[in-house]
Amino acid sequence: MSQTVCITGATSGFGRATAIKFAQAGWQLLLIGRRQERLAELEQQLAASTQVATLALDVRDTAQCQAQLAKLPANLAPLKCLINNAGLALGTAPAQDCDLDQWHTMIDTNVKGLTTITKALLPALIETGRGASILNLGSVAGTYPYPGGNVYCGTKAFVEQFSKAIRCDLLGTGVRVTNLAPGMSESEFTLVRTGGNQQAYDDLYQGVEAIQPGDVADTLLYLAQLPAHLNINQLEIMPVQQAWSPFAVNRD
Ligand code: NDP
Ligand code: 8X3
Repeated sequence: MSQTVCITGATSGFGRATAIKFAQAGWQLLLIGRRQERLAELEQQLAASTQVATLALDVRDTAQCQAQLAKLPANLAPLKCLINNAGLALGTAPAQDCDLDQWHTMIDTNVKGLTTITKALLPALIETGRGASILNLGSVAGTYPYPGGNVYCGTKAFVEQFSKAIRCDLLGTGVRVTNLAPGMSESEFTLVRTGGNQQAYDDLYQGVEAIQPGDVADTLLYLAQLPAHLNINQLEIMPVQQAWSPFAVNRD
């Protein structure tokens, strides 16, 4: 199969599992993340089974992303799928107590970085046309607000609406766009969010069979390999053990 998937945030969690899953399904890989040593280790692991190229890039660095993605690595097949997965949450404090730098980092990564990568790779996806896909990692946080979610929720709401809006623009090109919105999932995400607090991580997942990175990878492969005439606009997944709560009410 001569087709390439570009996965941002391939050094951990969903992105790493997705790289392995797509390689097993015969896709060629363009893997992006900041941690060079993890990219090299993954490339070494997968290179025996498929063509792999890696780019150690910070998606917040617009100039670097544009320069590195202006021309795709010559050893790779045409780009058929972009998975905009790189992202993070920082902090769980109420808005009034939050660190503004952390807010800006989330916006620069989850919003600005995602749009930079999308814009850089759109020409290649449009050239592939029918059957190509952009799969964006939104979140249930983009639809359902929660205390301490503030800017993270806002960035994922952006991802949802951006996904739908660019579908309008891409009508007629054959390029599909999906917002994939997982709920509680087990990955380094929670360690990043809490500044490496292992106790917070253990407490969050205690007694819950959370979504695993492999579950998200399976879903992304399904989306990427849908018949070319179908577009799943929005797909929300939760663990069976997660659901909604009633509205909070402050009483006098
Ligand atoms: P992880 O923390 O395990 O992985 C995040 C990935 O994003 C890493 O590979 C990291 O790589 C990359 N990344 C972060 N910042 C940058 C940056 N500036 N430039 C390039 N790469 C970056 O988290 P998950 O796998 O769980 O999360 C993946 C996506 O899924 C995120 O967008 C997250 O918001 C979303 N999501 C997660 C859920 C969860 O509960 N885990 C649920 C719903 C959505 P590196 O540090 O090497 O750059
Ligand atoms: C991650 C899921 O509920 O922690 O996007 O925000 S949640």
